[in-house]
Amino acid sequence: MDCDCRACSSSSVILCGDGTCLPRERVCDGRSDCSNSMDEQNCPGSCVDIKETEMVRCSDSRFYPLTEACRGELSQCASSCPDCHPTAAFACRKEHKCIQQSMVCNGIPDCVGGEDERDCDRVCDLENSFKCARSNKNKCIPAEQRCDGIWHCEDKSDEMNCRECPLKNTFMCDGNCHPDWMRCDGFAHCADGSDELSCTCQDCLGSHSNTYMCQMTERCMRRDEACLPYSTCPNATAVDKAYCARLALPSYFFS
Ligand SMILES: [Ca+2]
Ligand SMILES: [Ca+2]
Ligand SMILES: [Ca+2]
Repeated sequence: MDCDCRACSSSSVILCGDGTCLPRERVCDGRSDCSNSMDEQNCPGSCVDIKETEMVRCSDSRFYPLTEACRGELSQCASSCPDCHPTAAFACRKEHKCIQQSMVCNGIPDCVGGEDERDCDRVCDLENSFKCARSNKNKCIPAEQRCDGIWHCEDKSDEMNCRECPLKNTFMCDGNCHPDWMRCDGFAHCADGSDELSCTCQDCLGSHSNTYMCQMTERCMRRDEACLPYSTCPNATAVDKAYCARLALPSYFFS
């Protein structure tokens, strides 16, 4: 898709600042296709005061914030990271791949050669370990991984019924511990949705992909939930409403 200005000048493509050509329908779709996110600037649901974010290009050829891409959750980014997140992900060393901690010792080899299924016979002494409530393999984890905001158990039981979340960069709601990056990611992790309120642009768009920042309220939404089909932003503004109206009429968007 690399090309120069002339080759890129048609009604169906635009030129990114980095010299790549981009189909028009990928402009303002909430996902960065240009390395500098130029295609997502000045769009409804975006905002101006975002710091430069380190981005990683994943196998779907889109760019994702490094912190989001390398936690082992996005399969399209599993093999795209220079390094896996040090605590949230497990690194399959041979193939240079990041997988979720909950995939470790779950009885299924997720790394080539089954690196993630070695050393899984931790003794479940209750002093120093926690036993996942439901697990294929009677998985036990070190006590310090209980209530640390990262799901080590497939059933998430290690982050439930926590009295407190002792680590900074974690928050609690409904008795569960969550890492900070679950704030303002557009998914309500607290029953009252409070983790998606009081969001800044940086929280919402600077750390997550495919999110929509409501224009006047400090509310972060998933792009695909921002219009159902009318704007779901509280006190939706004309900009929020126009965004949804255009989605409903795709041909209008670029006319
Ligand atoms: Ca596994
Ligand atoms: Ca944990
Ligand atoms: Ca959330």
